[in-house]
Amino acid sequence: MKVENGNTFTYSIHNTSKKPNTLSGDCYFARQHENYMLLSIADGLGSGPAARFAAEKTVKEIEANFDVDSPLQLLELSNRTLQGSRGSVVGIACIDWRSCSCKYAGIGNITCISITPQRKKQYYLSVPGYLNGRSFHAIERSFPFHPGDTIVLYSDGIQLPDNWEYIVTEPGSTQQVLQRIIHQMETINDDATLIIGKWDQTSPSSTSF
Ligand SMILES: [Mn+2]
Repeated sequence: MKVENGNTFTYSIHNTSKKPNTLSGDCYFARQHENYMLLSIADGLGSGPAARFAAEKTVKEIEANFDVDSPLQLLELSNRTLQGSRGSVVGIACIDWRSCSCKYAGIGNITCISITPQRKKQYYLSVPGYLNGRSFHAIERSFPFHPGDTIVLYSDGIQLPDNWEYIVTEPGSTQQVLQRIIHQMETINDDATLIIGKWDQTSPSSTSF
């Protein structure tokens, strides 16, 4: 996907369910806006249809409010739709190429990390808890995110291999990176979602006058 000046943002997603041939209780939404990239994961509490229902409601609300570039505001909007549901943990990242930054807000067990090509890591905070329509407290924080940087977002069904930071900074597409991580990670018996997103730095093409 084109961002600007030949830069591209690409992402790959791994989403599986605990039991084969059943719907995952993890849902995700990822889409590129003109000014930013939105990446999100919702993990419905428990498993089975009730978990799926809550997670799906959450990501559908994020999708419906795709023009909102505030993860915290998106959490608040999603929360309203979850009244009476089982509840869901949620993590939302917004990478903005106007300001070269990544905003993140999360509640519950969703992990978000950004990493530079030099393997400088930034962990984003998810507050404890979950959304179920009641009032909640969460925070939104913003950190620098530049061309060449990678974002890693995942639910608690994923355990990254010890050498993950070397895998994600090796050359290759986000799909190749995702496959390498899946191949090397230990399997957890849970619904699982992993998103790898990268702001690719392409060398400027030569221009002749
Ligand atoms: Mn889970």
